[in-house]
Amino acid sequence: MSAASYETTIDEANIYEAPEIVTEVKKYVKTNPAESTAKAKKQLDQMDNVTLNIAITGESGAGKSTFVNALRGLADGDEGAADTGVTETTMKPIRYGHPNMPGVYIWDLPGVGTSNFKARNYLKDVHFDTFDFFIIIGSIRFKENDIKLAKEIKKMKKMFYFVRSKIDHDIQAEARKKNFNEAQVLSKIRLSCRENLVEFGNPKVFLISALDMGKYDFPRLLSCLKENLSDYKWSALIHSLPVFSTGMIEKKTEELNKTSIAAAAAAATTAGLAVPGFSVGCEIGIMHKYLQTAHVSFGLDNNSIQRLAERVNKSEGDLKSVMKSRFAGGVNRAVVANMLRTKGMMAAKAVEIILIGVPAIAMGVAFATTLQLLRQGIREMAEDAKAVLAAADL
Ligand SMILES: Nc1nc2c(ncn2[C@@H]2O[C@H](COP(=O)(O)OP(=O)(O)O)[C@@H](O)[C@H]2O)c(=O)[nH]1
Ligand SMILES: [Mg+2]
Repeated sequence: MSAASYETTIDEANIYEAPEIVTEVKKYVKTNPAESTAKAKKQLDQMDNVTLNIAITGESGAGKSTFVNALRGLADGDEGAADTGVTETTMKPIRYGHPNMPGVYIWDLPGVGTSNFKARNYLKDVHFDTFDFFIIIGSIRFKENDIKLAKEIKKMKKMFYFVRSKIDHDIQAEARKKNFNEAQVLSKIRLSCRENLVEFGNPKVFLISALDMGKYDFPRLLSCLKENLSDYKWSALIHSLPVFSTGMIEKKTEELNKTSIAAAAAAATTAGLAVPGFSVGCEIGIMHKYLQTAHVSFGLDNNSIQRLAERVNKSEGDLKSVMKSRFAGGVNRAVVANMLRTKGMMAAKAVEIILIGVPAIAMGVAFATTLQLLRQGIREMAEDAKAVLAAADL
């Protein structure tokens, strides 16, 4: 049987509910499975080893440290959080590791000085080459030094983004006035930033509140970063960020669905039979690791729940009690092995019977099954993440 007739069979069998899975299986069976597995394993390896260094800079008091903490899902005063509201005494950048992603670092750079500021020296002192991109934070308005700095970063051919901070503050102040209109306030601030940065033409400025990252322009900033970062770096960034909003859950889901294709290809094997009665196999270890990454990305692991509970002033138990999926108690081998005994596997069995005796097809079945199960896992976790978000009143 050729690959072409296999495709027809899959269509006729109509076994997988998601058309994307059929599309991916069709693509997969056209490849050399052994090569695909090797390539996918290498890809997962590269994802594990990616590094991303984000520099946060701007005037003292602009909100750098608060923003660093927000990116790490920490509140003021949490253990390991950057000190906020303090005058900087050191000229050294401080590197903060990310609790969820070992390769992601956020750097709280010293405030750009007030007098006689030399942007080039500043960048040299902070080892600008380390950074993938800069975020220049300004509150009220961007100062002359912010602009000098941006120009110098541009010369060095690095990316930078202007962030106007403390938007919640502006909104709150304006909300007391008659005829308050939030959209109008935001567009007024946007206009004023644009005038402030007229030397850059029409730069993108993102209006942000570090106290409410699900709101205002943070989602737009993420979309912009997605365009500008490599796939691996983007993946590391999106998984590192806390779940601020349902939009964030969607972005994480999208990314996980994408990488599940590599994980399924890496896990597909004809050896190491996982389940009695099947000639397909999946490397449970790879599925396990993948689902664990997803679990942490969705903020459902114990550490993330603990941080969230502290941040929103709720009990860990209250946040955990709304998780209803099979992963509510954590992702362990037993839970993953159990997935292989469920409905998804019945579908695999049916495909396998249809395709019996076709060389290389066993790998196709293993791939299809694994992909289906990983996506199922992601769907279930996304539901839990939404429930937790609601329980946290975010
Ligand atoms: N309302 C509000 N206050 C903020 C925000 N970001 C920072 N702040 C406050 O602004 C002050 C200075 O912030 P900090 O992060 O220490 O600034 P840094 O000197 O640039 O690191 C602190 O009192 C923060 O609590 C924000 O988004 N909204
Ligand atoms: Mg600071």
